[in-house]
Formats: sequence, C-alpha cells, structure tokens
Amino acid sequence: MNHKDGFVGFRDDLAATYRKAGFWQGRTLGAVLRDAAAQWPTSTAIKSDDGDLTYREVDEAADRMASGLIALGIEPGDRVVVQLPNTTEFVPTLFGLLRAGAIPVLCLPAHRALEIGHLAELSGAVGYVIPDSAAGFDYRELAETVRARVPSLAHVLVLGEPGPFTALDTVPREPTTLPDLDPSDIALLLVSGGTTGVPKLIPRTHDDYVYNATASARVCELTNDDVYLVTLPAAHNFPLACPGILGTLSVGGAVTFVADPSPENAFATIERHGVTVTAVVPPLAQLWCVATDWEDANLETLRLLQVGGAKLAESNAREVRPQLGATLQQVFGMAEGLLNYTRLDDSDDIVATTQGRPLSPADEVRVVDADGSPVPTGTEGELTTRGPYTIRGYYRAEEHNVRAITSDGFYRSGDLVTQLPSGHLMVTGRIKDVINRGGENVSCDELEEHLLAHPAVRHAAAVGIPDDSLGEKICAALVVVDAMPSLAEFKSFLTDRGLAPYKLPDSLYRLESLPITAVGKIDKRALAAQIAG
Ligand code: OOB
Repeated sequence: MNHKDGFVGFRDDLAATYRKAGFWQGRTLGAVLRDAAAQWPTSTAIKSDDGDLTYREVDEAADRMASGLIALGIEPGDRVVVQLPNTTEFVPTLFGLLRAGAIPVLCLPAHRALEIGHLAELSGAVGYVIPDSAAGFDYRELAETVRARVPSLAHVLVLGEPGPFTALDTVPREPTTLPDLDPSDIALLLVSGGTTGVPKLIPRTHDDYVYNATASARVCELTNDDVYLVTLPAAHNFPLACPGILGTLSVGGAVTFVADPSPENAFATIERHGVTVTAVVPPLAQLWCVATDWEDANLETLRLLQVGGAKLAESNAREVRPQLGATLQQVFGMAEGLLNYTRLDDSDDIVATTQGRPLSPADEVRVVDADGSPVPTGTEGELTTRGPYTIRGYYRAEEHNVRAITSDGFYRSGDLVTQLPSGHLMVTGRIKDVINRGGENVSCDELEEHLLAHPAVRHAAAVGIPDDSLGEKICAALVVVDAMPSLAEFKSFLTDRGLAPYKLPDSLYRLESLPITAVGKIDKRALAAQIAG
C-alpha cells in the first residue's frame, strides 16, 4: 500500500489487477490533452464567444503555463488552490498546473474565506488562482483574508486585474522541460460535496481519474462531434470528469462554458455553439424544463441531458424528453469515486426511476445494514463501494478515515440505496437525512418525492424541527407556483397517495427559493437554520 504524506493509496494487489485489466493505463491527465492534440491538432477544443481554440493551441497554452509556473518556483507535488469561474482559461490553467506536477485543489466559486482558508491550510497550498471578480464578488479581497490566515500561500495569481497580486497572463513562458510524473501519484484534490461538516479533500490519482473520464465518455458515447457545455461549476467532479471537460477532450470533442446557468443564458449558448451534452443538478433540470414554455431558443442539437448530484424526482425525470427533446441520463456519483449512470439504451422506466448502475465492471458495490452485513438484493441499505477509481481515504484525515472506510477498503457513502437485480441503484435517502418523529423514521427523500408530485409545488425540502414531546416534527419547506395550498389540503393529497400518517408534515414553510450549496444542491443545514430563524 502506498502511504505518503496523508495520502492512502490503492492496495498493491488491487492496483495490479486494475493495471492488468487495462483500467489503469499509466497515462497522466496532462497526456490526455497531449494525445488528443497529436490526433486532432486543428479540431476545435474550446468554443467561446471570444473565438475558438484548436487542440494545438490549448496544448501549447498549457505547456507555456506549466513552464511559467515552474519558473515561478512551483515544484512537483506543490498544492495550488484553484477557484476559477466557468471560463475558457480554466482549461489551460488546469493543464498547466497538472503538467508542472502541481496538485490543483479544486474549489468552487461559491466557497468563501471559511472554506478556502480551511482547504488551503489543510493542503498546505503554496498558490491560489482566482479571477479578479466574478458574479459581483471581488476574489482579491478574499485572497487577502485567506493569505492573512495561511502564510504558505506565496503566489496569488489573478485572472484579470491583479490588484496587489500577480496577473495570471504574465505567468506563461517559452516551453521548458516538464517533469516526469508517476501516474499512480495524486493528480488533483477534489473537495467533498457533503452538506454537513467541514469539507474534506479527496485525492484522485492520474490513473484513476483518466479512467473515470474516459470510461464515462464511452458510456455517454461521446465522439469528436460532441460539444459539451460546462453548466455546473467546472471544478466539480461531474462537469470535470463525468465525462465533462476531461472526457470530452479525450475523444476530440469541443468544450464550451457558461458562467450563468439561467435558462435564458444557457439555452442561447446551446443554440449558438450547437451543444450536444451537458450536466445539471435536479433543481436546474426542473427550471430548464418549465422554461421551455417561455424561452424559444432552438435546443435541437442537445442529445443528452445528464442529471445528478441529488435525487431527481420521477415526475421531473419524465418531463425531460418532452420539454427539452434530449435523452435523460441519471447520474449518481460522488467526488470520492463511484459513478452510476443510466445507459443510453435503458428503458424509459429504468431511466425515470433509477439512478443508474456502476460505470465499471470492477466497481464492487456492497449494500449493507447498520452492522455492515450485506442485505439481500432489493432491500434498502447503505451503499459501500470499492473499485478502480474510488478513494481509499480522504487526504490528511487519518481519524476520519477510520469511520469513512471499512477495514477491507470499502468507502462508506452514507447513501441509502436499494439495488435491483439488473444492478441499477435507487437512492432512497441519506443515512442522516431522516427525521425522527417520536421514534418513527421518516425519509426526507420519500416525502419530498410525494410533495413534488403536487401540481402547486415547484421545489420541496423536508426538514426536522426540534420538538419537546416528539424529538422532531416534520416541516415541509416549499416553493410553490401560485397560491400555497393549506396544510389540510397537503395532508389529504399525501394520504391519497398512500403515505402513512406518521410521515405527513406537521407544518409548512413557504419560501421564494430554497438555499443551495456551492454546486446547487438544496442546503438542508442552512434551511433548518432559516426555519428555526
Ligand atoms: C456528486 O458528487 P458530490 O461529491 O458533490 O456529492 C455526492 C453525494 C452522493 O453521496 C449522494 O449523496 C448525492 O451526492 N448524489 C445523489 C445523486 N448524485 C449524487 N443522490 C441522489 N441521486 C443522485 N443522482 O454529486 C456527483 C459527482 C459525479 C457525478 C454526479 C454527481
């Protein structure tokens, strides 16, 4: 086993199996772009309103960035926090860092001083890449705050006006010799998407992440005719490598970005650049579906809409093709590794009602009860998993890893699932996303699914409210289309659907919008605080 500076590597015997079976190819992420540029030098790699870039241009830009970073003194293995919005420059910057052997710590634009300070400190970062400002927020001020807390951050590189820091566009240099990298080493650090606790760092190796992206590209049948739109924040695993930016570049396709995923903006981009594939979270999928009623952009090039990150209600799943004209693919993934996809030839019912099946034949999925014993197929339990692209431990988190990983190397996801005989998984909740009402456990997911089926409801979140006699009571937080139905109306609607009386909401809470996390999932913690108000 490979144990290095807080990095828990794959077990030697399993690593050998993954190599032998060809899942790991000994290729670095930097080489993915290099190989594509050799094969399709004049094809468009990035489409943007400022002009398109060919593979050769992006490849050369990445080399110049890598050489400039090395000239600055950045060494192989150095961690560099990257917090860029969705723009073209994300690509040469990321590949520049990777080719210099630096380890990008991929933070989201919505992260602020608390998260960035923590992640920079934990990773011991020497650099921080930011835009000058984006979406009305000045990242240079954030960098000043973070640098006061984390003095190791020697280099702050700014896309745009640098202020007191260094302009990113002054970094590139004439290409020099780049370091030789070991594909089994950490390539990058992803940030855990949990809605509870402080974020953790997820080490992904070149070997495992190249496989993650290329196998995903195969499942989505991506080719060099595809145009992938980065709608979610580029630093998130889903648009980055599932198959996302990396998967698209591995097959010679083109990538384009939107900073603002509103239907108006995203639809115009889809039409302008002939976008064929994109990935969104369920609230955005829902919004796009209703928006086709008033937006008249032509979406006919869009062939595949990937939806994941949180549970997509069946009622919403069934709207995707009629409203957007694209095939729906449900994606149940995690930055820690395991990816589940519905396949393009799965039946409509499987696509509407399951969250897909594992990407790799080497993914081991074990659904277990509270004691860790496997449950029979079709029974709900916690998803635990091991495989060629699933981590064996969080970065520098020895104590937490004891709980997060079983003794035989399975990652405990905390997700409740049932597995069908076909291997497809249905996500039924989170171990902790349960309301305990007087000793009865109510799954928030289940209740939300039923609430969403009500025609007046646009978004729904079930939240436990502390209660002296029952421990917790059930509050349904709702965004409604017009008038808010009464509690009595909801109770009879839910009862008619067959919901047990103990699962009915005790109160309703109306909002204009639900609070969301950095990637756009419903933020239950913030919501509970808001309701407790
Ligand atoms: C993706 O990754 P993360 O790391 O932001 O969040 C992972 C967690 C999962 O453990 C699960 O609780 C939830 O998000 N989740 C889903 C889901 N997809 C993710 N829950 C229900 N249904 C789904 N389809 O969110 C992510 C990473 C790669 C691809 C797609 C999503």
